[in-house]
Amino acid sequence: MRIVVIGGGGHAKVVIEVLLAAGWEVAGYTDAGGRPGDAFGGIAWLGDDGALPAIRDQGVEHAIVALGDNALRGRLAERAAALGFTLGNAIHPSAQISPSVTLGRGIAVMAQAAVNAATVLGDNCIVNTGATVDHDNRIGKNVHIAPGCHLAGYVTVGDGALVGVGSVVGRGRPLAIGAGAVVGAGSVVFNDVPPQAMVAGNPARPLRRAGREG
Ligand code: JB3
Repeated sequence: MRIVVIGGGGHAKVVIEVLLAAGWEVAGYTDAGGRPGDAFGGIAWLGDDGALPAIRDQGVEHAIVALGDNALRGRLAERAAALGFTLGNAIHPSAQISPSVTLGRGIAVMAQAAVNAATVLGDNCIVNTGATVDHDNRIGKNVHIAPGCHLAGYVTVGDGALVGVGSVVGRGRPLAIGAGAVVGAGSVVFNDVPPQAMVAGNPARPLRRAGREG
């Protein structure tokens, strides 16, 4: 199946290689900052996002948004779906995903990641390199679980939240990270995190009060 990658930066490089390893035919990538002749791993720049309708008309049915910015990834995914693309999933062959996991669309699960029983991964979420998401998690739309994170059982992560590199989350019973929250790299989270809050440290403490943007 042919897929176009939306985005051409560092995250897109990883997603392109995951797609190729998983057997996708990558038609190319779109990026506002590219130039004719640009390519990565033999995958050509096709233009900015204005090229997407023509790419769809040429028979490329799938797309995936490969940008780390959670809000932007979600917006571009909606735009791609509106153009008639089906959002494809980039799942690295070395990732271990339980057969009872429910997968959304536009998802990226990188090398050596693991997703365990009865977990739900929302549209456009990223389970990055070597991260583990254990049983009965609810991972929302446009969430980024950064490399090396470890989420215990019964963790809920709200839409658009970021769990920073190497964080440990959970206490063996329900724990919620709110929508739009940010968990700083290397944090240890044992208590609920309110929506839009920013926490960091071991144990994780507030850096920004809940409910304030920016
Ligand atoms: O943490 C890890 C392992 N990876 C990070 C990832 C999750 O997020 C990575 O280190 C970066 O922090 C980030 O990767 P990303 O999103 O690829 O960032 P960057 O390398 O800065 O590239 C962003 C690319 O997106 C640039 O080439 C921009 O030109 C392009 N871009 C920005 N807006 C866009 C748009 N491309 C398209 N197609 N459409 C846009 O609207």
